[in-house]
Order: sequence, then structure tokens, then C-alpha cells
Amino acid sequence: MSLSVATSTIRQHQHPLVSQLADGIEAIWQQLDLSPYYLPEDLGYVEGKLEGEKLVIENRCYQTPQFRKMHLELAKIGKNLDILHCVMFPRPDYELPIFGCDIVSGRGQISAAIVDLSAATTEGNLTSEYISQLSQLTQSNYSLPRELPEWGKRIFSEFCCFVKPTTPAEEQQFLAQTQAYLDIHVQTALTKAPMPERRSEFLSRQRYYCKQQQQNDKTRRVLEKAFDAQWAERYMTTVLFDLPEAPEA
Ligand code: 18B
Repeated sequence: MSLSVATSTIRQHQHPLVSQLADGIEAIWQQLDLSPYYLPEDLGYVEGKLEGEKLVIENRCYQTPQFRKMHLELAKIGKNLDILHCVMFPRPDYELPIFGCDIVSGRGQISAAIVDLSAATTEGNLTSEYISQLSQLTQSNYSLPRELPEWGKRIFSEFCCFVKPTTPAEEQQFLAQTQAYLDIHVQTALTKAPMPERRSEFLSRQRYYCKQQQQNDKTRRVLEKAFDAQWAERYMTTVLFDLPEAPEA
């Protein structure tokens, strides 16, 4: 295993949907009052080897008054595998859903594209303001919807979109849909006030979300092959899905 630190950007070498969505996410984020969020020092930019191929991971991470951690990660494994991973964790005293998005592209073809706004409440329901705004979006149809794994069914909302886009038109539709979700989220978040009395409820839901995401064996396997099992475990639990502090007893 070898790790090194550098500042190069892999974005221009990735699948066009990955780089377009990365640019789109950062443009929408500009509407928020961003400050840096510091990841563990050795994990901001990492390189490893997967089956002899180079794996490069680039992280951008911010926080705002409404969001504890806004994480955009681009990964490139050899010439073949491009990944975009994005999660926005609200501060736990805000009744805001968790925005999450993942794109996996192998050999120039996207195999998985997923976006969701996942509920913050114990019952797992989005608030009516989210439901009404998301319901008003033009219905998106894709020729190859994918079935969620069991761990995902417990956290993702009825608005979750999980597909394998099959044409450039479907890729652009996914881009537009993801940006629409993110636009709604950022605009709504800006109107919110904290609800400290419900903090422990929101915290436990975020912890549940992270626990479920940590069960994604496909992510874990890629990281284990490129690094090792211990590194993969640390990365999944401190960078991808770190649990916020435990709720007060
Ligand atoms: N993920 N993904 O982010 N994952 O991180 N991802 C895969 O075609 C990575 C998130 C999600 O069917 C696959 O099956 C790596 C977020 C779901 O069992 C690979 C990183 C969400 C699946 C990776 C990464 C999310 C999935 C298999 C770190 C949702 C389907 C590709 C850079 C909000 C799981 C395929 C299943 C799949 C890898 C969802 C290789 C390494 C935020 C549901």
C-alpha cells in the first residue's frame, strides 16, 4: 500500500456525466455560506493500487450553518472505473433530509446512478414541504431501473432514483434530476431554523443512515482491493459515512 499527497485534478479525465455533475453540485453549493471541513489529514487525496491499476481519490469537503459536512468525492481506478460520491449531512438540530448521490462508471458505461433525499425523522418520512416540491418535478423515466439492496430500502425515500442510464439522453436526464433535487434542498435548507429539542431524534436517524451505508459491500470490496481491509474500514467509517456524536442519554 502506498499513499501520497498531491493537488492534481482527475475531473477532466472522468466520464462526462461524472465531471458535469461534479461541476453542477459545486455550482449549486455556492449559494450556501461555505467554510472548509477538514478530513483526516492523510485522507484528502489518496492513491492506492487495485489489481495493478492506480486508484486515485480526490475529496472536497465543506460545512455551512445548516450542514455539518458536505462531501464530494471523485475516484478513478485505472482507465476503467470512475466514481462520484456525494453526501450532505445536515447539522443534527436541523430537520433536513440527507442528500446522497453515487455514480459508478466502468469502461465508459455507467452501471449505477443513484440520487436521494433521505428522511431525517425516526419514522423515515420526508416533510410535506419536500414531498410537495419533489412531486412537482417532471416525472423521469429510465429504461433500466435497478433494484435497491436491502440495506438501502431501509433508508432511501420514495423519491430515490436508482438506474443504469442507457443513452446520453438518459444520462442528461439523471443530471437534471439530481440538480433539481439539490436545488430544492439548498433552497429549503436556507429557510430552516434549528430545532434543538429534536436533536437526538435527528442524530439517531443519521447514525442509522451511516450504519446502513457502511453495509455496501460493493464499495468496501473496491477499497479493500486497492488498499486493505483495515484501510477500507477506516475510510468508510471516517470519510464516507462517519457517525455524528452519539445522542445524549
Ligand atoms: N458503489 N462508491 O462512493 N453509495 O456512496 N452505490 C456501488 O453497478 C463506490 C454512496 C449505492 O446493488 C458499486 O452495482 C466507491 C452513496 C448503491 O448492492 C461500486 C465509493 C449512495 C449501490 C461502488 C463510492 C450509494 C452502489 C457497484 C467511494 C447513495 C448499489 C456498482 C469513492 C446515496 C449496491 C454497480 C448494490 C453501488 C463503489 C449507493 C463499485 C468505491 C452516497 C445503492
